[in-house]
Amino acid sequence: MNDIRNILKCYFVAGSQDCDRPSANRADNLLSVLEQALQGGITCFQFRDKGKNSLADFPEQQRALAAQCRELCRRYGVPFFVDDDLDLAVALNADGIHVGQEDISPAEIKRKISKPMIIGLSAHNLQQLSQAQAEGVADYCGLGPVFPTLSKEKHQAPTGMECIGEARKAGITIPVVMIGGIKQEHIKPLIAQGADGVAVISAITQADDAKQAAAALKQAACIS
Ligand code: TZP
Ligand code: MG
Repeated sequence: MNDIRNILKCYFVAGSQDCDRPSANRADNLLSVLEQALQGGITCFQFRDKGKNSLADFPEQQRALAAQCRELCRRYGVPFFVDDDLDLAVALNADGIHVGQEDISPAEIKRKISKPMIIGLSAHNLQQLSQAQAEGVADYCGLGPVFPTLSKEKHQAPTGMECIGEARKAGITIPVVMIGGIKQEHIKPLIAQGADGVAVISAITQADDAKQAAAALKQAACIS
């Protein structure tokens, strides 16, 4: 289970902005959805609290929420990742950090950390995958968005479903998790082409039953 390819199978990403169900507040909603997703069997969680309706303007609340998510993941024995924020990742003793092409680089992260941390890097095309592989610092790449998505502001052009197959044929061997507009029916073909797993926001946060949605995604990712 500690193998990175297993960790990537059913990767849940979320922040308070993604949890707008009409109940107490977004932070409590995130905790509730996360616990259901953990019960459904997600294989890792990334705290990504950013943009409109997030707690970005309330750093103390954001940190407290991240710490609660971290604790919840620990209780279920599921790896906890932080998006972008290395200080937060270190403070919470996160299992991993995920960064974009414009963020702190994997090499810089490696220089700054004193304990091992899984490093994920977003890639949007074959060239960025090749570069990440050649550098040999990132432990995995997140490739996408596969489809247009409402969950990320100003996202890159969609890669489409075939991108991962083409990358594997071109000699990309780095672990890859696909992201962006992914629903259950996309999982089998993505994994058949060489994806190690799928990362989702709305397929879980917008589901009527987050536990059941997570369980169905996990099952599709594991039997493919
Ligand atoms: N990075 C690329 S697409 C995306 C991120 C964070 C959002 C994915 O969300 P959804 O709802 O699963 O399309
Ligand atoms: Mg980023």
